[in-house]
Amino acid sequence: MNDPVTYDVQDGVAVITINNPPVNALGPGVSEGLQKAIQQVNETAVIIAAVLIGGGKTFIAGADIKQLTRMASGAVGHGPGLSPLLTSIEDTPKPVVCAIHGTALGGGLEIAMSCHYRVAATTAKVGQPEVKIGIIPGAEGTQRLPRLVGIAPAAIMCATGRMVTAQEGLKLGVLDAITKDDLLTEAVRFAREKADTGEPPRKTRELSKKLKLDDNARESLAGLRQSIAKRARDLQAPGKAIEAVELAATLSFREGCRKEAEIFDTCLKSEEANGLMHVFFSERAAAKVPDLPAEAAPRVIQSAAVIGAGTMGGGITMSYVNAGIPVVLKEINQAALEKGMATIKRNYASAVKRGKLLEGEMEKRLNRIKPTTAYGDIGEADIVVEAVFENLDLKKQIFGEIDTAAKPEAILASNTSTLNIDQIAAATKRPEQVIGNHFFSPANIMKLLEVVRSSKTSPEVIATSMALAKKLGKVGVIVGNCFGFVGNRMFSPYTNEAQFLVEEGASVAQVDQTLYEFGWAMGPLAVLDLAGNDVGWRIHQEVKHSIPESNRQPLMTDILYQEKRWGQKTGKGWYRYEEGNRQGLVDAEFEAQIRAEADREGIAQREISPDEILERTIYALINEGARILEEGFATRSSDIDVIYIYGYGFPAFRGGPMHYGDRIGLKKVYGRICEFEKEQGSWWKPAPLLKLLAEANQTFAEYDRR
Ligand code: 3H9
Repeated sequence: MNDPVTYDVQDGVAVITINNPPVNALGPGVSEGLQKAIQQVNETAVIIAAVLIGGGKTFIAGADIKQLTRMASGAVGHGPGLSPLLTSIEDTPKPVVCAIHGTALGGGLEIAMSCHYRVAATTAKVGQPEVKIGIIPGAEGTQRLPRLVGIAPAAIMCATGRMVTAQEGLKLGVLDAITKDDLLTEAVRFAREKADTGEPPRKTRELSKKLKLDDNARESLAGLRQSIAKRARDLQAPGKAIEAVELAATLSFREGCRKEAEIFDTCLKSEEANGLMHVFFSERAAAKVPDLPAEAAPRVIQSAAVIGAGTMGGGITMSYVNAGIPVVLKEINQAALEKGMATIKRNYASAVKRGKLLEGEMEKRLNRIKPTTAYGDIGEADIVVEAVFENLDLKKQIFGEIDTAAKPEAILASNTSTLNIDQIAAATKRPEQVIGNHFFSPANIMKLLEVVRSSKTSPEVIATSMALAKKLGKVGVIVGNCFGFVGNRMFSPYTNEAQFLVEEGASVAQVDQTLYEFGWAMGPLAVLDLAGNDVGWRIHQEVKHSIPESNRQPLMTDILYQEKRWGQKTGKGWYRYEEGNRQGLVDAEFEAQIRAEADREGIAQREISPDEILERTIYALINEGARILEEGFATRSSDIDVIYIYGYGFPAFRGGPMHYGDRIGLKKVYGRICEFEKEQGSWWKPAPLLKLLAEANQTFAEYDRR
């Protein structure tokens, strides 16, 4: 194994290089190697200064998150942490310059701040992203950063986790110089210059000028707290990060670091850190498709065509042009095309108005769209994405037409959310080039892309879709071709239970509120109103023949459809809506109708507890997830977690439904499901895999590692 830290000399300056691929995380051996190198700098008289630099594509991406998870579980102890190393670097009497390229994140930036000066490449970025994994900076970052940039900017960086560019970093004061030239040469030159002054090097921990907490800073912090309460309502780490940074204004450096360590420790042991670290690794695992042969290289996609300019087609078009890929947008007639384009323009204009997009950028993106009503215009596209109405016969017909119009090597993707990709592919002469690319609404915003492989999809086409997902800024997850794939197949038992609970006596608002408080972005019944109860009804028509007689079906499906209670779009559904307002209001009339229907069916009414609401809905998800996993339609339980977090708004801090099941304990989940089967009926039959794991006292995570 190569040394994770190497020591060279250039022009009288020690060059200490960290080599711990892929991202130079502070894994085993790195801080020990750095400590040794700093000692060598101190002990070698001819060395006048030192430069710390990362080997490979980046500086240090932070502490090794795998190690942090082991620390959180108690599997390994904390040890002394990075503090002794940081003090050694800072106390070096010779100037130590940190040379940053790629990213300096978390513990990486904390090491950089213990150096006396920082020089960065103009393309570099720095940040304290710890809140994104549920913790706060734990190596004195909350105390050194405010000394360099001021209390409010430091609090913003630590509480949002946002990376700042080299240019911003220079302005803020976290960087001392940026360069377009060779970074190491510049850093060595900078270090020599500092050594030549003969002045003692600047210690960050001794700076105090920027630590004043004046009225402006207080106002910024109040604004920050407010925005966090809105955007991250269930998370504790962002608030804790602000608290730690604020302490820098009142406590000594050492005392501040001691408090930071206490807060770090509390955060590290939280459900939030456990869930978010699981999401971090799950997202990266999802990018790997285990059975793809190494030679299946992704193709380069330079142009696309989207068939259908409705809500989904418009959002997909925006995703592509946002990523710089031009799109031919095809509709059946001019009126539909103009309507679709008007929506896209309205969406961009609203982003410009909210300051999220520059006007010139909006123009560039719009110019990448070529609207058309002619199939002849799609002939050059490298990929054609179909986004028409969810109807198998229609999709088959359209795929026949696309097959004729598209160039032979083009990939044909369907945005179907439920239908059989094999049957769609059979309508073409190139089934190996057909794949499902299931976007989630609004497609330009939601991060999930379910990549649905059929029995014939070629490895190269799968690899291309996975790479494309990344290019579009999405998380691609490979899934198999079953009805509803992974996400919608699980969503059905989940929303069914929500409806059954209402039929048994819970109110619509009670069910939604309980799940909202659990952390979901929206309750299930509000989601049904958003998606459209007409859409739900149509999907139900496609599947109802295959549902066993003994399975309970929601009572209100037909009524919602027949009474045009289609949700937000018709102003009424599970809730009622006032003109121009998406907030659902309690509809007493509809609730009475539900009670009457339940009475007619002989369903006894009773008090329903929040615990029962949670167990019945979430365990229904877990049970179906286990079945999908066992049947091989999902590769890993962690893929299911990624799908639910990025596609359905499951609370990320709980790690996803399957990880949540692991935390609760599969024995308990299985036990409750067995009780539900007895009390409720056969649709609660436990998935065999769940039974197996519960009885073996194992977790889904262990099953993933099998
Ligand atoms: C911290 O520093 C706490 C301190 O305050 C206090 C400590 C006492 N650890 O994302 P990619 C792996 S907390 C372990 O695909 P990119 C990743 O799993 C940390 N592994 O690449 C993947 O492995 P694999 C604060 C890590 O180019 C591979 O590297 N830092 C870590 O798209 C490539 O990753 C962060 O939160 C890590 N820290 O993006 C930064 N980082 O190939 C987290 C990456 O086996 N990292 N890996 O799947 C990132 O944001 C991105 O990885 C980065 C590169 C921007 C660096």
